Amino acid sequence: MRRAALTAGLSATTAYAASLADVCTTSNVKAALPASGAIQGLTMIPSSVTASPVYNASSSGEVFFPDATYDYCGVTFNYTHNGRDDTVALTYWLPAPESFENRFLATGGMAYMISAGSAYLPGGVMYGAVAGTTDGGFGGSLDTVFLLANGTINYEALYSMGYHGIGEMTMVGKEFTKNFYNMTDDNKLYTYYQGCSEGGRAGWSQVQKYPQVYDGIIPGAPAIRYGQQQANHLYSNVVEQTLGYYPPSCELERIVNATIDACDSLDGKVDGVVARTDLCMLNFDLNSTIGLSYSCAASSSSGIGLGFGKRSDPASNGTVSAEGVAVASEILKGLHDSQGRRAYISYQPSASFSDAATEYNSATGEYELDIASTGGEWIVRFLELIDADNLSSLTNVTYDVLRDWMELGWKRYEDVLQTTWPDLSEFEQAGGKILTFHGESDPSIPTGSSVHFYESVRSIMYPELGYNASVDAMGDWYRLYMVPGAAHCATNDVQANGPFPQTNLAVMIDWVENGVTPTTLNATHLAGEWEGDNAQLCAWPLRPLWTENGTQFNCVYDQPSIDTWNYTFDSYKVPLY
Ligand SMILES: *[C@@H]1O[C@H](CO)[C@@H](O)[C@H](O)[C@H]1NC(C)=O
Ligand SMILES: *[C@@H]1O[C@H](CO)[C@@H](O)[C@H](O)[C@H]1NC(C)=O
Ligand SMILES: *[C@@H]1O[C@H](CO)[C@@H](O)[C@H](O)[C@H]1NC(C)=O
Ligand SMILES: *[C@@H]1O[C@H](CO)[C@@H](O)[C@H](O)[C@H]1NC(C)=O
Ligand SMILES: *[C@@H]1O[C@H](CO)[C@@H](O)[C@H](O)[C@H]1NC(C)=O
Ligand SMILES: *[C@@H]1O[C@H](CO)[C@@H](O)[C@H](O)[C@H]1NC(C)=O
Ligand SMILES: *[C@@H]1O[C@H](CO)[C@@H](O)[C@H](O)[C@H]1NC(C)=O
Ligand SMILES: *[C@@H]1O[C@H](CO)[C@@H](O)[C@H](O)[C@H]1NC(C)=O
Ligand SMILES: *[C@@H]1O[C@H](CO)[C@@H](O)[C@H](O)[C@H]1NC(C)=O
Ligand SMILES: *[C@@H]1O[C@H](CO)[C@@H](O)[C@H](O)[C@H]1NC(C)=O
Ligand SMILES: *[C@@H]1O[C@H](CO)[C@@H](O)[C@H](O)[C@H]1NC(C)=O
Ligand SMILES: *[C@@H]1O[C@H](CO)[C@@H](O)[C@H](O)[C@H]1NC(C)=O
Ligand SMILES: [Ca+2]
Repeated sequence: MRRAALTAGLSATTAYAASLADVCTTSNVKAALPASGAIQGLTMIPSSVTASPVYNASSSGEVFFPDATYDYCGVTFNYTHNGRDDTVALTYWLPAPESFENRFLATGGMAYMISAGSAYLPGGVMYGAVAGTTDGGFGGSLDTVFLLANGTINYEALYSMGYHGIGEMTMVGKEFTKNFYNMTDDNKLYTYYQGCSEGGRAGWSQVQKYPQVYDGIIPGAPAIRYGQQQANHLYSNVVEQTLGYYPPSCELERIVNATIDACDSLDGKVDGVVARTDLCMLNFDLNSTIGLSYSCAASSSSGIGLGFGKRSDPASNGTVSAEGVAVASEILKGLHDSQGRRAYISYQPSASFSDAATEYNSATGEYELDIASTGGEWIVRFLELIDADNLSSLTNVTYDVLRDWMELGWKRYEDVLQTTWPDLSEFEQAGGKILTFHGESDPSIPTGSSVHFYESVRSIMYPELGYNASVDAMGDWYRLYMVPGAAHCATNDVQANGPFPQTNLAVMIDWVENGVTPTTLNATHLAGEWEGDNAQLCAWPLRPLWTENGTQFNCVYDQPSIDTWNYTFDSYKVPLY
């Protein structure tokens, strides 16, 4: 019925008699490119256009969108920045004319990449949206092009990655879409963004830098507060070095398993999922794991999704040591400087200790330091400006050095990668919506990072309102959901019964286009005992709690739990948003 209504609305200008084959041609795409001057500073390159129709394409087993079959027109073309002899390569997938629903979806990348290639484009096409991605003008992978030489930053690539690459892809894409489908000025083109990790950070960059361009943004587990976030990958290694103990992977894995076992029931449902890591933090004593026996088979890949066994570990067994627990406890505390002041946040109990992975030395039979590569590359390349992808040692790297690295990255990249501008008034006033989510057992970007940004925005934007009133006001346009048991932008093999929010774009469309506020977030069990079943996720600051022996689901307000997510970054003199 909705389809018919939409078509009727458009029929004043188009009957959409055209088929995919009719419109998916190079000449038609060339004719639809944004005109000269339509997007300030950019000129399209018509000679670069490619267009090809694809039929009966399908996706299955994805976490960010459901299974679907669809046709699309695959288009690529390039543009250049006026006054700079560069080339930026764009890719758009356009739904068949009869399936187009006046929507555009921008997508982002991961790690140091601005794009996930075409991986996320189906998530738009299946909802009648033109979906786009960009190489940012630097080939897509920032780290490899970041230095033009030792000491010389490639600022164009940096700023493209930071925000303008995706911003331009969206502005060009919107103009192109309107032309391609012959939309009139009366037809609204609903514009969305979806991405996770770096793609989540990029989503926040669009909220902050392009507040008028989007109707809805879905930043998943965002890598914001970049200066802290990237250096934080080294914190676990610095803990090991400081305490002088390098735990075998198997020992840390045992501690994680014991944590899950002990904290599972605190949420009221015994399902192997720790939906309340805050109650775990308040009630579980890691020291109780000392003496538990562990045993792991030899592995070149552990195969259980914990991020361990990347290198070949021999079979190992033993008992959890006081030293191992001390390392785990210190990691979970988060970085504090030598005066005990907080400098950053850590992962929640039940998250795997991926950053802490050690390397087995077969010559000595000992486990040794294995510098977490994302963190190491950040220090060498982005802080020391040396063209290498690894840090060779952590000699003399103390908690204070790590804190100083965090502050240096924050200051140097404050306006481009930090991505924590907390006044989102312009976006809110333009009617934009934000649906953000974060795995509660994320081992790569601390879950508390998303909570802290929510709190920064709340306190900056609603200083005159009390807590509950400001949460209510914010809920009209910005909502945060934690995903029980989930890992980093992914489900979690060791908490396989947890749900995952797979239909976020559908939920966002309903919110933006139909005014349906997602009181709870729609999710699905993608594996485990209840595979295929629906689940709902609570909106922060409400927390999940099952009653009636795990049969009744509630979202409750629990002050002591909420307080565990409240951080005071007193190691810095400037507020850390
Ligand atoms: C478009 O840009 C990409 C990336 O720079 C380049 O590889 C390609 O050759 C360009 N296409 C044309 C036709 O210029
Ligand atoms: C797509 O699949 C449908 C149903 O299986 C089939 O009828 C149709 O011919 C296919 N189209 C193309 C272009 O392959
Ligand atoms: C960049 O600096 C590193 C560290 O000083 C040095 O090893 C490397 O040779 C330098 N590279 C070039 C191309 O000068
Ligand atoms: C847009 O209009 C042009 C010119 O009338 C036509 O050739 C084309 O098929 C139309 N496109 C769509 C998607 O209907
Ligand atoms: C941890 O639990 C997983 C199953 O969830 C199991 O495969 C693995 O062997 C356990 N590891 C240890 C060290 O107990
Ligand atoms: C755990 O054990 C360590 C070392 O004995 C001790 O310092 C720490 O206070 C204990 N933690 C708790 C919560 O008892
Ligand atoms: C524990 O490891 C030792 C050698 O390191 C081995 O002899 C023993 O069989 C292992 N025990 C178990 C239960 O795996
Ligand atoms: C470290 O970086 C250098 C420079 O890029 C490279 O030659 C070397 O292979 C890297 N080492 C490792 C262990 O990746
Ligand atoms: C580490 O610090 C010690 C003491 O200040 C100094 O002697 C040594 O040279 C430093 N090592 C490195 C690799 O910087
Ligand atoms: C909610 O998720 C269920 C599967 O769990 C799905 O069938 C339904 O379409 C989703 N609702 C929305 C609004 O996407
Ligand atoms: C609670 O639920 C579990 C799992 O469904 C079941 O095994 C157990 O018997 C129930 N306990 C009570 C008291 O009903
Ligand atoms: C967080 O803690 C600080 C310091 O204890 C307190 O002033 C503030 O009110 C707390 N914030 C919230 C939202 O509870
Ligand atoms: Ca549970």
